[in-house]
Amino acid sequence: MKRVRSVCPLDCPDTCGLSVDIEDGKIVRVDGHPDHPVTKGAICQKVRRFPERVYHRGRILHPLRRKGPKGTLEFERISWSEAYAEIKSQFDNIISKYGPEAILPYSFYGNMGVLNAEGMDRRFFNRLGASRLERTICNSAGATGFAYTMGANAGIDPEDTIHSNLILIWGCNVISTNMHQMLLANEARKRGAKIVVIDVHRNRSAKWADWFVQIRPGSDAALALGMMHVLIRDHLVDEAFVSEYTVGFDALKAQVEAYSPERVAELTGVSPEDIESLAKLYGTTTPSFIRIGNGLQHHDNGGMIVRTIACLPALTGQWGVRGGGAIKGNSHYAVHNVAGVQRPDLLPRPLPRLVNMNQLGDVLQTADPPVKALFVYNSNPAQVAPDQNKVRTGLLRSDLFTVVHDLFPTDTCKYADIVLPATSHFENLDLYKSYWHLYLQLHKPIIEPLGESKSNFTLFKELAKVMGFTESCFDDTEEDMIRTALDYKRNPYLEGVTYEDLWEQGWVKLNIESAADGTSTGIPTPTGKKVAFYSERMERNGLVPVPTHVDLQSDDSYPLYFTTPPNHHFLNSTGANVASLTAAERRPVLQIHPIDAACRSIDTGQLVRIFNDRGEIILVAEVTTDVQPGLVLSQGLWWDDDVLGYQSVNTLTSQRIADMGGGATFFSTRVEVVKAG
Ligand SMILES: Nc1nc2c(c(=O)[nH]1)N[C@H]1C(S)=C(S)[C@@H](COP(=O)(O)OP(=O)(O)OC[C@H]3O[C@@H](n4cnc5c(=O)[nH]c(N)nc54)[C@H](O)[C@@H]3O)O[C@H]1N2
Ligand SMILES: Nc1nc2c(c(=O)[nH]1)N[C@H]1C(S)=C(S)[C@@H](COP(=O)(O)OP(=O)(O)OC[C@H]3O[C@@H](n4cnc5c(=O)[nH]c(N)nc54)[C@H](O)[C@@H]3O)O[C@H]1N2
Ligand code: SF4
Ligand SMILES: [Mo]
Repeated sequence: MKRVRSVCPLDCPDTCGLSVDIEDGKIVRVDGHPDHPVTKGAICQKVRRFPERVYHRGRILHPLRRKGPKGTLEFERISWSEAYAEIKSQFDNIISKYGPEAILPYSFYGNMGVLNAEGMDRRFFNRLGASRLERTICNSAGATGFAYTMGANAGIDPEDTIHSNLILIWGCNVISTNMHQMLLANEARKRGAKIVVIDVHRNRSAKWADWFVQIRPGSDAALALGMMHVLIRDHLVDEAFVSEYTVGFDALKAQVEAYSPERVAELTGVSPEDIESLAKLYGTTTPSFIRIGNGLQHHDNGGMIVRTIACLPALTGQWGVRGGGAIKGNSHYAVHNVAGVQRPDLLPRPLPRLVNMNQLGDVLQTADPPVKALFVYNSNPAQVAPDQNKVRTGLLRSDLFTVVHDLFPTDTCKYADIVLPATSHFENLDLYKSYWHLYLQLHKPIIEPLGESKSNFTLFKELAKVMGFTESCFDDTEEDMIRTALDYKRNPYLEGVTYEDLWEQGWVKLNIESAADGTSTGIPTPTGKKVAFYSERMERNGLVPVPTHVDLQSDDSYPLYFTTPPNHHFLNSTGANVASLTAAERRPVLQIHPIDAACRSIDTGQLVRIFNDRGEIILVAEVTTDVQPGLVLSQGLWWDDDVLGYQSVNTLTSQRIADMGGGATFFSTRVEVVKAG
């Protein structure tokens, strides 16, 4: 038996260091690496179960070609060379008739490794001249909003949050989605810190918090404006900080006039007394820290919500105090040499069209030139993309050639012409960054590839050769690409981070202390920039330049909001085929408030039909005061086999895009619920 180091590859802020036991070449146990400076040996159940996932009997082990109709899982085994030949012949044919833009890659972060998520694949599709995918399904509205206020996607070092005296967890279910932020907050709590959760429902984190503030969906900007109203009215503003490090205070002051606690109470459902107390607590506690989640930005107005909340720490001068400030995301610190890795110079001119991944359903049916080939990897769009009926109608098109590269026969594979077996990350060399903590990690392969599976890196490298691409970048090894990624003088935080140190030590902290503009006690705005209460950049882009509340769009007349956040044991739809994890979640349910249930004669345990103009789904009702009246909620992205009627939550969500960054609006959905017949 040997014990080796690994990294968690999932799309989770924590990017844990792992310690893995291997016996006879097989993984027998996965645990947290006790020496990892942030994750310190603690990991979640999802990843503890990785042995079950890696050796799952459903794992795809060789290439497959569709035998039955689309929508079924009837395949026959083929060789890699047959699969490559088929892809080449289809691509050549499509390119000659419609041009390369008729080919669309569809990927996200099923594996977060730099090489396997956004490395050789990008080179391949750039060189091919395929349509360019805007990868906006996750955090782009909020990231854009945060950057309008702060200049970059940079917050504080999470390790400093043990020094916070007040922690606001805002639209973020940390216990499930960022467990080490919860553990760090517990450290702070032992020293006397208070924890407040602001959410639309009493999630796991709300039950752990000292104070749960329940808010109406999409109204968080109003709450932040109400808090700023009180802070300015009661002189709880740090005037020295505001005058030195911000622009537009007068415009902000004028704007918040209109957001009295009484008016904000009407917009948010939070009482005027609670708004006053929250503002005063925030204005009188230092250091105070805000963890801004992704939940509150999956709305029509998600960008503006985050842009507005991001003004709070500057107003009370929390940046620059150890443990004070905010984190929305920290990807700014770990920016690598993206151009060197992805090679946008290989793109044809004029540049191929951009396709927003949230609109896959429409794109598959109405794009011009049409999408004739879809190449899916690191993603499961049949489950995760909004407006599922449209997505699946598109995927069923007989004239669409679809390739899916995955470890498992996902619901997307049902629509594939060719299915390719992917390695798990345990089988690959890769570089991992976190979008929360500040360590880079190198992952060495710790087991042999299972069956005939290939990594994304190898797949696209080989496919480039098959397509006849002769550029030398397609000869690069994994090590070459990692060295290229790290070679980026423009990012001072990468200074001194070397391949050799990563290889030896497994992880290396970004060089954060020596950077002029972002030390852990500094203000994370790019040098020379100020925190923008008034944003000229927003004005130029046609947006309201001051923080403001905007009502959610109501595209239909359905009475209930429908929120579908992640559950505890799956990672998006990853893990929803692992028996111990589905058993832990039991089954997908619809949470509904007693008031809404009573007027529909719905009891716990009954089947309910949830519907809107986009379709309908069936779930089991759970009547509970954990949700507020007017809102129904279902957690987790389940696979077809586990939902009655084989229709899951994204049947009801919309392809509408958010106010900023082309973001998704999953949680602005409206529905009606009735007892199922
Ligand atoms: N266990 C687990 N962990 C995960 C994931 C997973 O699927 N499962 N997914 C990973 C990924 S890709 C991401 S992006 C993150 C997401 O993790 P988070 O950033 O925590 O975001 P969500 O869990 O989507 O939503 C957080 C909370 O926001 C609430 N919410 C919804 N609308 C509003 C609103 O208008 N205002 C407020 N205040 N709250 C609202 C939801 O009810 C939910 O409780 O988690 C990552 N980690
Ligand atoms: N209703 C609703 N919808 C949502 C959300 C929500 O909260 N509610 N959350 C949204 C968010 S925040 C996100 S980030 C997206 C996530 O959407 P996706 O990124 O599509 O997430 P997953 O469902 O985890 O699918 C990842 C797939 O990649 C595969 N995979 C893993 N490693 C590899 C690899 O190395 N190579 C290849 N080829 N495949 C691999 C996995 O097996 C899995 O099938 O979903 C979004 N959809
Ligand atoms: S999913 Fe998140 S918490 Fe779980 S092991 Fe991976 S990084 Fe850590
Ligand atoms: Mo996400």
